[in-house]
Order: sequence, then C-alpha cells, then structure tokens
Amino acid sequence: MGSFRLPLLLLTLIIVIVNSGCSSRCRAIAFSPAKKLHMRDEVRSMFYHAYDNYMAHAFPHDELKPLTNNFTDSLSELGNLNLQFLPQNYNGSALSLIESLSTLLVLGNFIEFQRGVMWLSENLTFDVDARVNLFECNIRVLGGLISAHILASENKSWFRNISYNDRLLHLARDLGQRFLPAFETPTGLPYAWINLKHGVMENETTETSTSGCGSLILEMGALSRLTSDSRFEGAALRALRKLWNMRSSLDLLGTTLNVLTGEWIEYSSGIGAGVDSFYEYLLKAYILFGSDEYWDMFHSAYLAVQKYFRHGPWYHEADMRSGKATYWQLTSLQAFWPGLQTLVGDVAAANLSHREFFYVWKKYGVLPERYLLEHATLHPTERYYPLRPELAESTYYLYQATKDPWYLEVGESIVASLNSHTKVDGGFASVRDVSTMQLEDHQHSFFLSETCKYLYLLYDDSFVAGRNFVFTTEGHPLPVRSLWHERLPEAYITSNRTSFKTSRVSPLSSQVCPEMIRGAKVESACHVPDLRVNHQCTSDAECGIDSTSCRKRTCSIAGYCGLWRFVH
Ligand code: DMJ
Repeated sequence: MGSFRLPLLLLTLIIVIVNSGCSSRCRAIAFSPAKKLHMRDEVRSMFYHAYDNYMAHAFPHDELKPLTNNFTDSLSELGNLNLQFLPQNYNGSALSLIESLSTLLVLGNFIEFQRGVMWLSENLTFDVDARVNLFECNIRVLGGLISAHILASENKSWFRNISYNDRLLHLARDLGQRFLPAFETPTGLPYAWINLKHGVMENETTETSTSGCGSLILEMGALSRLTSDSRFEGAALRALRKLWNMRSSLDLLGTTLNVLTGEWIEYSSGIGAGVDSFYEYLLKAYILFGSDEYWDMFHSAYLAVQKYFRHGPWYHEADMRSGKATYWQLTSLQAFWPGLQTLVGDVAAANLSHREFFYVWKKYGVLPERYLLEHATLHPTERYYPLRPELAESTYYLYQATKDPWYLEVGESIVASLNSHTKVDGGFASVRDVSTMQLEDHQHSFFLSETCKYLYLLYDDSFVAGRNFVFTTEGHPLPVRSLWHERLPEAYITSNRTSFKTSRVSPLSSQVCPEMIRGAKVESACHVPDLRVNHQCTSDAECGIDSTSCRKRTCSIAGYCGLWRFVH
C-alpha cells in the first residue's frame, strides 16, 4: 500500500475542508444567488432544447441529427460505420433517452423520467442482429439502465398506479448476458465489438484499447451486486487484472492491444483517448466497492502518470517502456483529469491543469479535439468539438471542492460558447472545425447525459446534496452503498475511540455514507476530529484522523487540516 491513500472523501469531505478556506483565497467577485439561479435555468433550457428535439425528430432511434431533424442509430456505428450489420427494421435503442434518464432526475423531472422508464421497459429489446462497441454500449446503455434502475427503485412511489418491478434491471441483466461472450478469449480481455444477437462475429477484430477493456468494472460490478450474479463483475475484474499485469516496469500501459495474445500494439499512451476512463475506473471502483486492490492499482498508475506524462500543468504522451515523451499534444478528452484529481484530493494540481484547458477553450471558443503543445496550435485534422463534457465535468468537481466562484464563471463561459456556437433550431450540433465553427449534423448522447448534467449541477447540486454518488464515465450516478463495500483490513483501524465495530461493515463504508445505513446511527471506528471545528490549524498536531480513510490528517500551507499528501 502506498504512502498516501484515497481520502474516500466523495467530495463532501473536500467541501467541508476546503470550503472554509475559500474566503481568504477567492477573488472578490460575486456570483449572486440570483445569477446562479439564472444560470441553472439557462442550462435547464439547453437540456430541454436538446432533449425535446431528440424526442420529436429522432426517438426511438439513437441520436439526433440537429441540422436536418433526422436521426442516426449510432450505437451500432460508434467508432466505426457498420451499418451493414443493422437489420432492415432496426429502430435503434433509444440511446439518447436512456442517457437522459438520470439527467431528468437531476433536473427534478420525475414525470418524464417515469415515462421514459415505462417506454423502455415495454419496447426496448437487445435481441437484435446489431454489432455494437462493448465499451460504448457498457457506459451508455448498461450504465444508463443500472443508474436509472437504482434511482427508480429508491423512489417507487413515483410510479403511482404501476408497479416498477425492476423493469430496467431485467433489461440490464439481459444486456449484460449478451456482453459475456466477448470475454471468452484466452486472456480474458474482451473483444471490442460484439453482436448482440450472435455474439462475437467471425473474423472480428482482435484489437482493443486500454479504456475499452479496462473500464467496465463499475457497470458490470454494479450489475452483479444488483442481480447476485457474479459473472459480470468476474469477467470485468479478470480483464482488468490481466490488463494491469501487462503494465511496464514503469507502471505505464499502452493504448491498444491484442485480446487474443495479450500483446501491446501501441506502446505510446497518455491520459486521453483510448486510456482515459481506465484510470477513472480504478479510483471510482475503489470508492464504489471499497476493495484495496483497486486503490493499489490506482495509486501506482496515478504516480506513474504524474511522473511520466505531466509537464507542468500539461500532460503529453509517453512510451510505456521507456517513459520517454512521444506526442506533445493536449486532447479534449484529457480535460476529465482535473476532475479525477479533485476526487482524489489533489486539488492544487487539478486547479493548475484545469486553467490550461480553459485557456485553450477560450482561445478557440470551444475545446478542439487535439492541440499541439509545442506549436500552441491546432492539429491539422482533429479540429472538431463534438459537444464533449470533460471541461464542464472538471469545473463541477473543482467548484464542489473549493466553492471558488471562479468556477461558476468558467461554467458561464462554457454555457455562453455552447449557446452561441452550437445551438441550432433543431438542437445542439457538434463543431466540425473550431477554426471556422462549421457545424456537423450530430448531437451526441453524452451531451444529454454529461455536458448538460455537470453544467446544471454546477449551479444547482440539490440532487447530490447529502448523498454520496459516484458518476460513471458517462455521467450516470451510482449511489455508494455500504453493503457494496468490502471489509477494511484491521491495519487501517488506528484507534478504537468510538463504539461501532462489526465484522460485516468496514469503518470506511460506515463513515462514507452513514445515511445509507437506514435507521442506524453509526460512528467511525477511527475518527479523531480536528482541533478546531473550522479545520484551521497551525501544525499537524492540531489535525485529527480522517473518518473515512482512517489516515492522519495534516496541516496545509494555507492552514487547513486535510489529507494533503500531494504527489510529486
Ligand atoms: C463519453 O462518452 C465518456 O465520457 C467517455 O469516457 C469518453 N468521453 C465521452 C465524451 O467525450
């Protein structure tokens, strides 16, 4: 186990710690409550403009073509146009509806959520001769269904006269079972593509990406916990372990690999395309399932990223074998990284790189897919912006952690750009080229599941207030449940100050989300409060023991107790 450990803060912890420090650091700018409400309403209008147009012109197909009021069945096309595999009467999988369900709840629209759940449970079928990308189908469809199922079953009263009866979970289980043949390889690494009806197709490509086979554990793990069928979590975990065993001696992984031989194809990698959510899922799996194995992997992987990819606030790519820099490029997908760093408590580093991403956003009006760091210019071909959420996502996390109104201003700027450059009568269109702002006829479903959701939560977080959620890489909330946590080793219990101890629930989980343990007031087995209630301190001696991770808190340069073990 490494020297610093995830605070298991789940944001609320950071909020408490850092919020009180804001007044001394924050600029003297005011973002009034009225302005916050105004921004919230702006984002709400954006979401409904996108959603209503989808429902009017594309549903039940997958995604909206906002320039022509048309549709695309993108789930079967993702990453690769494979229309030849679609049956004649294929009507899509209502992808954008599935992706919208949790955002509808974030916006407080229970009625539309309920309508969506009922429609899906009566009409959606996965028994179709369609070849889909396993990763995309997992994060968008399986994740969307599982998240909505949990939210629906926690609020059965919404379904007035109709009984919910785990309708979405039945669909999720069916889909999960259709994924399983993909994992039947000598390595356990799954094929990137699977036919929902027929399994792995003849002559299927054996190439996949690190994120493609290494970020399945949240959805498949949750599915196993919900169905008591361990096959889903087992398959995803086996693949993840295999992938981790393929790391270099520097703890780096490549970007693409062969699922049959377990050999790397592309040795260069970074934190962007093809790898991004692999890192994200190690940390989030630890938060959701509480197993040290995930933390150990994340910890080593995170240190390696900081050591070999980071150059000041920027992240370049490097060869996994030598650690030598390969491509000096910023990519739009990398912008999720400051959010992940915030989640782990590395807020200062997060703030630093977030500012650079925002600088590039401001330079072009939106974030280009690829930006050449050495020449401070656009990549010759990858100049598009497909309404990606990553910068908004990181802005949301950083605001939650710091309550610095600067992030509300960043959000305002993102909203203004989206409205002025991408809003059209028929929805929101992707940008084909950020240098000309020429548009493309595609409204990706993640605009509904992520971009709008994170922007809304930036101005109104009542959906998450007082609760602990992990957001999947597609922005679908999964509640952190103590029952899904595994027991912490005794070694972490540093003090017996309080009464609660049981062999079933770890002090970690009992303290992460005590509100989840219905009816029972549970205290941490290790918690030692900071000397002062406002967490201010002059030395480490005035800081206590963190209630969630049972780690000793230390005094920051700014004079606040916290788990301030920054990675160098
Ligand atoms: C989303 O589908 C997910 O966030 C995924 O992990 C990669 N990025 C896209 C949106 O940009």
